[in-house]
Amino acid sequence: MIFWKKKKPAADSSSPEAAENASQETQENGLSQDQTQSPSNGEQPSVSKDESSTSKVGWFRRALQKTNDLLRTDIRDLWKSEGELVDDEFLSRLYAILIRTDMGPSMATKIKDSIHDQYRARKVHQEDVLKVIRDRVSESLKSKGGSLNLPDTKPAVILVVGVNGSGKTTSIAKIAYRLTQQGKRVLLAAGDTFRAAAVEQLKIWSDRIGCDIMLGEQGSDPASVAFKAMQKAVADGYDVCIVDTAGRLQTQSNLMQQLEKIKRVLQKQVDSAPHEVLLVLDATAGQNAISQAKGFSEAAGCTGIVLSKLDGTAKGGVIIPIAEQFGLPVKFVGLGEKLPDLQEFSPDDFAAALFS
Ligand SMILES: Nc1nc2c(ncn2[C@@H]2O[C@H](COP(=O)(O)OP(=O)(O)OP(=O)(O)O)[C@@H](O)[C@H]2O)c(=O)[nH]1
Ligand SMILES: [Mg+2]
Repeated sequence: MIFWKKKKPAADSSSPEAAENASQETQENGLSQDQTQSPSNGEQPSVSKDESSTSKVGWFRRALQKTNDLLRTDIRDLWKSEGELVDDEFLSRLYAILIRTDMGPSMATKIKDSIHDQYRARKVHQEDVLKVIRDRVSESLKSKGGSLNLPDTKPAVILVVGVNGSGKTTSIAKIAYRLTQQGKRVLLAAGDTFRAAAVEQLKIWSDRIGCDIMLGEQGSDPASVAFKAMQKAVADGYDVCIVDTAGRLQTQSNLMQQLEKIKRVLQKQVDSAPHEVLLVLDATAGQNAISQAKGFSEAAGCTGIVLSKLDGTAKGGVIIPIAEQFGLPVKFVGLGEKLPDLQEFSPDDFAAALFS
């Protein structure tokens, strides 16, 4: 077991590309462009760090660009002239467009019915329809958002779980970055000792953020990494400890039991831990994969959702059935591969951005 003390972000030499790009530091937060970028690949993410300071709606709008483009083109095509008659054909074409965003039949039906009730046999303008969609979506998502629920006492403990490749490690890095920016001392626990290079991936992130990390040997017991991390977090007064875990399926009972063990170990140090069990879902996974994760969420006792990769899909409406099916607050959405590409989920801003 190795404890890794933070390095100054600018002195990051943990990866050749980081060293190469160290000179590109920005004034804003001391992180170079490379340091805010994913260590897992070199692709340019679609939401840049420079955009992080702009408004939340603007941010969501960029992240949802693919969904928005699809919707705007399709919805515009419904109008042959300025006002269009609301008849059965109009309503069924509108319904089909809404379904293509993955918002699910229940939401699409609610919207269709509202348009029917308000405008049946009358001419309707595009803006009126967009307004109904926006209002229905924000109404249905109201109270489905939520910020991290962390105690005042130290350390607050966040356990992050999900299926393979859903975006757990990247989301942890983004959350740690966000908390660090708020002045919190964060300790990461590299609890994915299963996948080769998983520990290294989190270590690179910790170097870039400038936070500390408890490393585990590949193949070692993840619960022991969690235990050591918690010991350190308690002894050294860290504000937050975030525990990474290997990807798993609900059907892998040995791995689900392992999660239970990690939780027990966390509780040995702090009775009330973990304070958040965040389930990371990949927005590009499609509704089926996501509804399969519902069983996972229940088995793992999740307290909130992080919806990652929303920037990578034209089906951004998927957040609606997720918020409905899981009965859990959506705490964050991931909108890119870099550290600032995470936002607290805001139903109104989301609805405004999706149907603008
Ligand atoms: N575009 C985009 N890519 C993302 C986002 N979040 C994660 N990724 C990418 O998704 C891939 C998988 O992310 P990881 O964080 O390694 O996923 P994981 O769940 O930890 O994966 P395992 O540990 O293998 O189970 C990486 O290439 C990330 O850069 C996001 O919000 N947007
Ligand atoms: Mg991972």
